[in-house]
Order: sequence, then structure tokens, then C-alpha cells
Amino acid sequence: MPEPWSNEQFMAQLRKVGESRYHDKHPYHVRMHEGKLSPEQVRGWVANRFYYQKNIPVKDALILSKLPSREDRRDWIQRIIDHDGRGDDEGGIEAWVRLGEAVGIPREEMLDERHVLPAVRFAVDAYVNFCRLRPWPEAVASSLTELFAPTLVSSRIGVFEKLYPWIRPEGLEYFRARLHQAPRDADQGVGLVMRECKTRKEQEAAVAALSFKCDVLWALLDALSLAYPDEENRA
Ligand code: AHQ
Repeated sequence: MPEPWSNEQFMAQLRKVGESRYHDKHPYHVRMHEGKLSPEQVRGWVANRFYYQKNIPVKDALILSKLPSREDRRDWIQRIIDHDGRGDDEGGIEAWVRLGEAVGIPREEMLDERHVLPAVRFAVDAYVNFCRLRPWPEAVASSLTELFAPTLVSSRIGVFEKLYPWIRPEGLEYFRARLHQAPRDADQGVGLVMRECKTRKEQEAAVAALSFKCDVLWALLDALSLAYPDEENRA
């Protein structure tokens, strides 16, 4: 087995995955950021991404159950609170339901999952099961797509405000919260992965986990592209 990567080399390998495979490069997101999605395509994205969002605290609880140290659990548990909320803070899942209402999807239609596509369900369930079954450092590594999220999410806020003025602005609250949550999560995730993945085999498994997660996010948008084709591609 070859020598382990240095931390810098390891980080470079992780970043290389995002630079080539992160979903900001998917045609559905590219067209979104060009302002070319129809209201129906935006609603399809919001209703399907909700299934991803509501499963984030589930996968984070599965990871939490495998973290060996109290200190690591005290940090990790914040991710679950960010999504499920606590006390007066209703959390990200509720904020995403409000995004649905802001794009014209009634609360009931978000919650009953009637718009969730089979392939979206399969991709998200694959992510949850990956975190359920794999060693926890690989599950943590799969969350490191968040290294690339803040750039995408901050430009998305401007795109929605300028190019989709029909979306009620209060719906964007979810994304504003992610601008500080995602970098904090990514820092913690990188720290855990750098600390735990010492052999080259463990490091390569972490890179493979991040690549798998990019496939999850990519497959979600592939399903949306098929179900909500652009005008010119309609059969
Ligand atoms: O809103 C997102 C979120 O809460 C999370 C949690 C994190 C993880 O643990 O896998 N990943 C993630 C992501 C969120 N939003 C996506 C977006 O494009 O809005 C990006 C996605 C990610 O980069 O994994």
C-alpha cells in the first residue's frame, strides 16, 4: 500500500472531487443560475430537495450514534438541531417548507411527498444507508460536499432574488442560515476526517465517500431533468 498523503495532499484530493463532480456543475443548476428555469422546474426542485433535507438529521443521527467521543458528539449534535430546530428555532426543515410555500407549493404537498420522484428517493435513501452502514469516518467524509456549498448557496440567494422575483423573499431564509452553518460543519468534518483517516487506504476511502455523495446530489438533479425537461426538450 502506498504511503499516506500529507494533510495538504489529502485536502487537495478531496477538493479535486468537488472541482470535477460537485452539483454546481449540473445542467439543472447551471440553468437555474442563468435564470432559465420555469416556475414548474423550480417547484420540482424545491419539492424534491425537501426529501433530501428532511433526511439530513436522520443520517446525522446515524453518524452521531457511531461517534466514539463525547466531545465529537457535542459538536456533531448541532447539525441535527440546525435541521429539526429546538425551542423557538423551528429549524431548517420548517424553513424549507416555507421555501415551498414561497414558490407556490402548499405545505401539505411538501409534507406528503407527493412530488418526490422515485430516483430522488433512491438517491437520498442510498445516502442515508451509506451513513448507516459505513465506518463513521467515511460517513463524515461524505458530508464534505459542504466544502463547496457556501459558494453555490450564496450565489443562489442572489440568483433567486434577481432572476426569480416571483419567489417570495422570506423563502430564502433557509439558504441564509446555511451560509454560516455549512462552513462550521465543513471545518468540523475536515478535522474529524484528517484526524481519523491515517492510512492511505482510509484516505482513499474518504475520497471515494465524497465522490459517492457527489453522485447522490448529481442523480437527484438527473431525475429532475427527466421529469421537468426544458421547453425545447419536451417530447
Ligand atoms: O442544505 C444542505 C444541507 O443541510 C446539507 C448537509 C450536508 C451533509 O451533511 O451532507 N450537505 C448539505 C447540502 C445542503 N444544501 C445543498 C445545496 O446545494 O443547497 C448542498 C448540500 C451539500 O453540499 O452536501
